[in-house]
Amino acid sequence: MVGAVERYLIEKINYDGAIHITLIDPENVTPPKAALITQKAVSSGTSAIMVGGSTFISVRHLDEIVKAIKRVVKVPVILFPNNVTGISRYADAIWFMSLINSVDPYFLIGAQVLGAPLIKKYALEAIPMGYIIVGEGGTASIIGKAIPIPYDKPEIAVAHALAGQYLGMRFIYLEAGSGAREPVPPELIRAVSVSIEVPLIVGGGIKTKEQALAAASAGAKIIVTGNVVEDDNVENKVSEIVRCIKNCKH
Ligand code: 1GP
Repeated sequence: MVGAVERYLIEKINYDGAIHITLIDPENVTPPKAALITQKAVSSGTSAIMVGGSTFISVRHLDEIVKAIKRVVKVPVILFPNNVTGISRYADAIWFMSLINSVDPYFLIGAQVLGAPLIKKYALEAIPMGYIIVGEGGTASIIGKAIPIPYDKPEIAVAHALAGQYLGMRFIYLEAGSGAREPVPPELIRAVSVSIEVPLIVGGGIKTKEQALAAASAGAKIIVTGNVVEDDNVENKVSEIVRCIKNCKH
């Protein structure tokens, strides 16, 4: 079942061409700082807030972060969990994700089985998403026991993305790893985006409007940035990225 948050994302993508989502890593911020960043990001045109990180473990802190964000912005807050501890009852939705190139069944289906009853209990909207780690992969790759797909193997990334789509995942995410030195190259994004029919999310290492535009021009429908919004210059960064990717034709 497609819920309200997913409908909102799709409508926004259809209207704007490509959208920006701000990622808050609960490990790096206090609740007031999370509120401040998200307020600035939303007023600069970000479409939703994702909350999650690779190594986070305290649900209590996560709850406080989500509540602080919900108090100040109206856009959806979507959980981006690395484990069952990434679930907060205060969010609007959760990326119900499987790390398709993990070699550990826990990250393919184990954590999902453990988390599903909680998601039901909290009435969180679950949005099925296939998560694929590429390039250097960073911490997410180590924690998720992934075999990151090299940037020069687009056909392997396409195979993973198609497998996700055929399993019913309604979004595919190409993740370069938070703070990646090189974001996902446009050629790789294009190879995947032209092969699948579900929206493609791209994140990891995107720091400039040029990189965001290159990703959107190659077919990314959602651009996620994390590190860049932890700077003091959130408004400028987010608004230049949003302006660049909006109505981007590819
Ligand atoms: C989300 O990991 C990314 O996909 C975020 O990466 O922190 O490098 O923007 P950055």
